[in-house]
Amino acid sequence: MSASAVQSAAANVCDAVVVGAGFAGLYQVHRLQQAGYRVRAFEKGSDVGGTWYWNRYPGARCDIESICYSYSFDEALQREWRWPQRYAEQPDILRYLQHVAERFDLRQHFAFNTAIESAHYDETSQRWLVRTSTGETISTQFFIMATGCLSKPLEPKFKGLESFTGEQYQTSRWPHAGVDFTGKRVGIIGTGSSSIQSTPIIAKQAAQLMVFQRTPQFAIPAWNRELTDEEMRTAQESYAELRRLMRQSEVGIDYESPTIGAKEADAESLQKQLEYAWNRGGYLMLAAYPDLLTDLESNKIVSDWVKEKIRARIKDPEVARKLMPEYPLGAKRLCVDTNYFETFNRDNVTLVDLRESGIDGFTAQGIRLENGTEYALDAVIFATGFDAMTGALLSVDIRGKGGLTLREKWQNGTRNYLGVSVAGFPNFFTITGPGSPSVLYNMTASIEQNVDFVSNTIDHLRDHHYASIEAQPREELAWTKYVDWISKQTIYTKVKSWYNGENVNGKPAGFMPYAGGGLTYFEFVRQAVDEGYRGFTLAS
Ligand code: NA7
Repeated sequence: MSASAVQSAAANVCDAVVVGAGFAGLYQVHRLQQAGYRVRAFEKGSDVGGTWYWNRYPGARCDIESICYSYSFDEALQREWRWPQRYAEQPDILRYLQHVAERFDLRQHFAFNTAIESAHYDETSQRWLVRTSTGETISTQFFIMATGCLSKPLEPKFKGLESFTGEQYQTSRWPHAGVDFTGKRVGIIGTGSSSIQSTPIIAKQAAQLMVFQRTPQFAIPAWNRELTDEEMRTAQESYAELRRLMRQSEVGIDYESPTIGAKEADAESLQKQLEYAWNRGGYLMLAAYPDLLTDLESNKIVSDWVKEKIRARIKDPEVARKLMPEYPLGAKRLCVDTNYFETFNRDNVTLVDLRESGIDGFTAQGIRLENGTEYALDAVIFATGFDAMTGALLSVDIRGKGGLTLREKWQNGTRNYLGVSVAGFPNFFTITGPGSPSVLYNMTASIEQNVDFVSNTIDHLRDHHYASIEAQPREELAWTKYVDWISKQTIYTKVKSWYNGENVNGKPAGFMPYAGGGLTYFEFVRQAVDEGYRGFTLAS
């Protein structure tokens, strides 16, 4: 064998394959590299960033305050990074992840522009054979999907789309060079977070903007602003305490809420507390009272109050009526906005309510509704969402013991143990998979917790000379039932949403994230580990 052939054969055998170069993949690679494992990592995009690499639409920013939306694993990193704004915008978060990749020398492990096509478990060698889009096959002991929860966009499927002669964009695949809509008639389909963030900015540029709304959404003002040097310095100096407080909350951010529910509060204290929560802004509105996500009566009190606030932002009462959400606050992912509702006061913005008449399809010139109304467009933007939580996992042909595919295993709904491990799929881990708090928790913090669990588990196997670990079917079933049961104690299951998989035709419905809160989840994981990996089978 030539020297280069030996080298490439060695590269094709490793301890761990990590898929994805977002927050999860970067930290996972860092942990494995630090512990001395041979790691290969793959990313479809041309560089690091994950969600923040792809979602470059105007106005894209995090909906958790920047100071909390960052890694906690390295004190020096925390102290040196300066967030310019209260809610960081996409370019700043991308810069942060690029900085992390450089600081910890992570790019060396990644092959970019490379997708993973399949991963098959070989029971004889107890190894995974992973095939890439570039034709490589890698043999690895551990296979880790760090592919994110909202990373597989839904492909726009509209009658006649191929005949449309205007420009087409998708918020989740935005051109890196940006888009200039000056003088154009633009249509945006969808009113989720991506649309709510981009609509106000595009409206200022385009000649006309038509917003095609199927479901009106709740959005709470972000009250975004520059962070002062003083605020940033205070945060940098007190990160240890801030992280401790974040870990005490069920959602991984630092907030205080009253001990009583909204329905128990008297009128005066209710008004005071809701104004306080509104002025705190954004996602923290849900922390106004502790029972908003579990008690429909309390939720209605707050939902109605928020609707009045929204109504006051819109001049035309008829437009306001159409923009009014009809589901409990927070049951669909709460959006955080800057001037979204005010944008509908502009003369160049039209709200098209698809509940009155749905989209029939596209013509060469634009969109035609079922009632025959036509909207001429120079460009259309699809802000139509993702195949959430499972989309990226199931787009890889993953096969465990006996050749069972993950798709077959999950054909009636997701099933795993603690959101990270699947029975019949040894040494396969998902970071923030279904069954973990993931999107109901501060994503960066839930990623760190999952990565720490996976990394510590791999160390445990190495130190105790085990070849593999996998969830036990009985524990997996119990966890899956528990995740389902706990979701039914909340308001999340009262509405169709991507949390439930109901935004994707043919996807088995079922609430995917663990809704019991971070504190209990972390305790479940800690207890399982402390009791010698209870619920897992460790094999030599
Ligand atoms: P979302 O929140 O899933 O929003 C997608 C939007 O697109 C939502 O308003 C959908 O309406 C709408 N949609 C989807 N398909 C259609 C069709 N065919 N016709 C009309 N309207 C449609 O995705 P985002 O990208 O905005 O946000 C995802 C997450 O990223 C967000 O929650 C934050 O966590 C960050 P629907 O509500 O299904 O009626």
